[in-house]
Amino acid sequence: MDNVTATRKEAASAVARPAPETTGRDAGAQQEIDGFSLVIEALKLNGLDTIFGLPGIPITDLTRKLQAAGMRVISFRHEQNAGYAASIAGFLTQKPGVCLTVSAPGFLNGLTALAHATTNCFPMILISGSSEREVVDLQQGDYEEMDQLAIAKPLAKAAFRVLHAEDIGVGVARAIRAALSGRPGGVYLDLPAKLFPQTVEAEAGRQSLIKVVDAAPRQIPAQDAVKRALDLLKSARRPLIILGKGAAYAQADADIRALIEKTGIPYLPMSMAKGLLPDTHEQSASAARSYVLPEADVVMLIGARLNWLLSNGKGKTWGAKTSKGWGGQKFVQVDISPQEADSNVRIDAPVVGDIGSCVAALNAGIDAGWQKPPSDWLSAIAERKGRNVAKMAETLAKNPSPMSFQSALNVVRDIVKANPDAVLVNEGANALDFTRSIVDMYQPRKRIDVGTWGIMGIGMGYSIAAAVVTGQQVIAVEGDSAFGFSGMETETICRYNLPVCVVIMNNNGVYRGDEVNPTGGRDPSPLVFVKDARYEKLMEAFGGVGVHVKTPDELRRAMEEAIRSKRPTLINAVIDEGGGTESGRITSLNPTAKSK
Ligand code: ADP
Ligand code: TPW
Ligand code: MG
Repeated sequence: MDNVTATRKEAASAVARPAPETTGRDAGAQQEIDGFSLVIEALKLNGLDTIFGLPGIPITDLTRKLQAAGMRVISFRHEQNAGYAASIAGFLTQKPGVCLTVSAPGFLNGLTALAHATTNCFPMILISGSSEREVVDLQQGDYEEMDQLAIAKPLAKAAFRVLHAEDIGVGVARAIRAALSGRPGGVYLDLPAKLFPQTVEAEAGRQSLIKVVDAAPRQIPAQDAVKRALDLLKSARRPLIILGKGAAYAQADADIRALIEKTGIPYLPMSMAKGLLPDTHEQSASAARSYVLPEADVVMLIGARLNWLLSNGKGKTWGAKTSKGWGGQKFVQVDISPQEADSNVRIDAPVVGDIGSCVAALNAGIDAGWQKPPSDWLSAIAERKGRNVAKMAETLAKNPSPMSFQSALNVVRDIVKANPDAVLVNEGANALDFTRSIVDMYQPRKRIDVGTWGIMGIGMGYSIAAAVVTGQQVIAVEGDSAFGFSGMETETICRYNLPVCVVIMNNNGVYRGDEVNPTGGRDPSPLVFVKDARYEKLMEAFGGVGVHVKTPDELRRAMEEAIRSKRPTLINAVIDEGGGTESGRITSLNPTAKSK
């Protein structure tokens, strides 16, 4: 694009902007209201008060006016990070997170996050400005020309375009309902440039806005489905409950805890369900995961899919003799999606409904006569747990130099224990896997990470959103590679002065930092980075605090100070470059060449 044309276009849109008094609340019946104001009022009317985005044609004025209207507008350095921020804001708040981008390239930058939201079942709305329909559809070469609606459709739960100002209310309402109802997901809302300066008569315009009533209606499970599930659980000798991030999203924390405690059934939290009950809960089977999955005879999934993260419910993880075989378990699956059951293995008792209603119905069916699971099952788990925890404690107590993942994360573990309100963001491979298993969580929705795709790049976007929507301290434990995907947002963290403490587990590379170019040539291995990179200077560049640490004591002091001061802080923790394994704990998914 050429900058002069771009500037002219912005000037033109500024001219078309109606005088402020015509958009004000007190405007008389003769007054007009424009598309900008209708979009803003439609969002406000529905309680959407925070926008994550990046300005430019045709949404520059929209970002200004959103702020002028009292909304929080968090402006990012790259749309993908704004998108991830919106997606996790949706997860944390049960309101669709809104991401606002410019046309074609900005839209595409945001699209990864929209697809991520859909994949992870997070409610999000990506609003993108778009170019002139008539020109786009004839492919005549408009500024940032692209048929965005068509491209978004397969990646979104739903996609809508609004062409007329009087339809903005309906467009926003449909986007909200689509994002929140049933299984949540990402929704695309296409707002062409021409829509914004369009005006309609003010009173009629405001009348056209819709305040969505009951956007995520309760879905009560059928009584016979609940009974079937309870009967199956009662018949179990070795029952297990698996909590997924759908259970965390549902905000039915007290009922879920009651179900676990009333039944006495051991449970495993998936990564983002950690903390729904404190990880130190005696019924947690996390430390005996590889024992309980193959041994359980009845497994109840609550808001967790039997996807790759659970080895698709089959194979050796589940005690089968072959890699695709069935382990013999019977499954109960509690999920809002009626299509989820049987996706991988037979589900003997699907319970379809929202988790709050389903868990309440299950609880209602558990009477005083409920038998706790057989004690040999519970004691076998307790014994494994005890052994594994003792083994882990031994590793954590070691103090090697350079630091190991474990000796560094032992510090993070203590800091999170002392600050259970803090939100922990986590990405990387080894940096992810070690953190997940070492750092206990104590409260629901405090751990947010790479999710269903194992995606790198969510780090700073998630950190910013978590700080903005929860107001709590954020601790982001980042692989050095993972951090690089969103590192420039350290500026955003400093600009908004957010209480984010980034800890980089710096092992000089992807998985490890000790690989070499097998040819002996000058290019480094594709898996390594500049040795001893000083990432902390990035935070210093924008006025935040940077600390370079080589020992657990230094790390502890730096984290304590970050949390005390609440200042944007980046701690560059030097980790043994040979301490990781390829792909972390999912090495088995990595195809490798027969001859190296
Ligand atoms: P994890 O990765 O933690 O195993 P998944 O993302 O695989 O979790 O599964 C989340 C599941 O939760 C999805 O199948 C989704 O349909 C379901 N879900 C999300 N929100 C709700 C809700 N409010 N009630 C019931 N099920 C829900
Ligand atoms: C969007 C592939 C998985 S994990 C990882 C990559 C590049 C980085 C691992 O190195 P890091 O962690 O972060 O330094 P550590 O502790 O093991 O050294 N692109 C995307 N997503 C994924 N998952 C990848 C690439 C990958
Ligand atoms: Mg690394």
